[in-house]
Amino acid sequence: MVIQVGLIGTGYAAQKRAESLASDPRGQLVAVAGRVPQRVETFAQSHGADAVNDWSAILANQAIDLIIIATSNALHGPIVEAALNANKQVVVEYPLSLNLHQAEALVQLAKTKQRLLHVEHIERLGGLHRTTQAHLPHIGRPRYVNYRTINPKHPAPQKWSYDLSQAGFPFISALSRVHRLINLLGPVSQVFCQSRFEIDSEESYYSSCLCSAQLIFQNGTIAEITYGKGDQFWTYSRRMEIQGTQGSLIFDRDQGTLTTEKGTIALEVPPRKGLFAQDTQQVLDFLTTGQPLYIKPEESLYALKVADALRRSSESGQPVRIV
Ligand code: NAP
Ligand code: BLA
Repeated sequence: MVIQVGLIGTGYAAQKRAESLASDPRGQLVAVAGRVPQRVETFAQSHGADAVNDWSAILANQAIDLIIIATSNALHGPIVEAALNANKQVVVEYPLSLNLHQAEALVQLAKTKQRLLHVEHIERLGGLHRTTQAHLPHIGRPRYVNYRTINPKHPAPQKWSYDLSQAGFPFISALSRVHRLINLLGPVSQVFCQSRFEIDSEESYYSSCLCSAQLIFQNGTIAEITYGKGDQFWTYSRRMEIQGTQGSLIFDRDQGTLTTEKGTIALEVPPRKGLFAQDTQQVLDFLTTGQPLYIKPEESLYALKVADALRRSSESGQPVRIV
């Protein structure tokens, strides 16, 4: 059985999906949809697939079993809904939807339709997460987390990922940050968030954003997450620190340390590559053998609920309880 796949999007994630399918005989890329005819034509040709200019044509194709949605965030929810209603199996890059209520309805719809709804969270497969999971038991009870990603861009790009209406609130767009901590620390009881956007009134794009959040977990851990990108930053930073009752874990880019009463040891973090391929393989495993995937859509949905609470806190200036 070869699974016939339709791909929506032609960017980085879409390219990785197409490459992954090409190297696995269980899946075949049949058609690709994108907005720009020349771009989608070039992409489709290089992967031996048909090019279409409208994603609804992919859903209408009866020969296609699986839809992979790798386009900009604002389109995810509407396309997932249409794909499930067309009885397709569905893979979507995070976030599932920019609208929490729609996301909840989509998880329900997939159950009713008995279709796969897989929301990719490749950060779970990555070296930072696996190394953290392996060493978390060595630091006792986590008490404090500081997680910061800062990405300076000069000049700031005028692209979808710098546009609130296309990408969504930054912690929704960069849902991996919130989801990673929830997977490590469990459910959240309360959040607070402040954000700043530099935005020219003539444009819909911002040139920089800064989001600074505090999450209180039900287990008592206090986590601070900082996310910044654009032209008001000057030094790249990707750092996660976890202080526990028996030790600490600190990751700075791909260099980690574990400190306990026995001393400090270095931890190597494997590079961030091959993750879309692993995710795609697991989808094909599930569809061909029923082997469970590494994540359930409910986990992504819960992270979205917390990220949406961060958005509301940022808009109201008030802490928000998660109920
Ligand atoms: P990208 O390289 O910037 O590509 C943008 C994608 O969105 C293209 O597929 C593009 O396809 C489509 N698109 C639709 N409307 C657009 C618009 N108005 N402007 C620009 N592009 C538009 O982005 P990406 O990194 O592949 O991200 C795609 C999705 O994957 C996002 O949901 C992102 O959150 C998710 N994701 C990405 C990564 C990663 O490592 N890059 C990791 C995890 C999740 P057409 O122009 O052909 O329509
Ligand atoms: C996540 N990377 C993302 C996301 C976007 C990009 C839009 C989803 C939103 C987010 O979590 O922030 C976009 N990443 C980029 C772009 C570059 C980049 C444009 O590094 C430009 C170089 N993604 C890549 C590349 C790598 C990569 C080249 O495009 C690594 C070699 C990895 N991106 C990567 C991983 C994630 C991610 C592993 C998951 C998020 C995480 O680990 O926290």
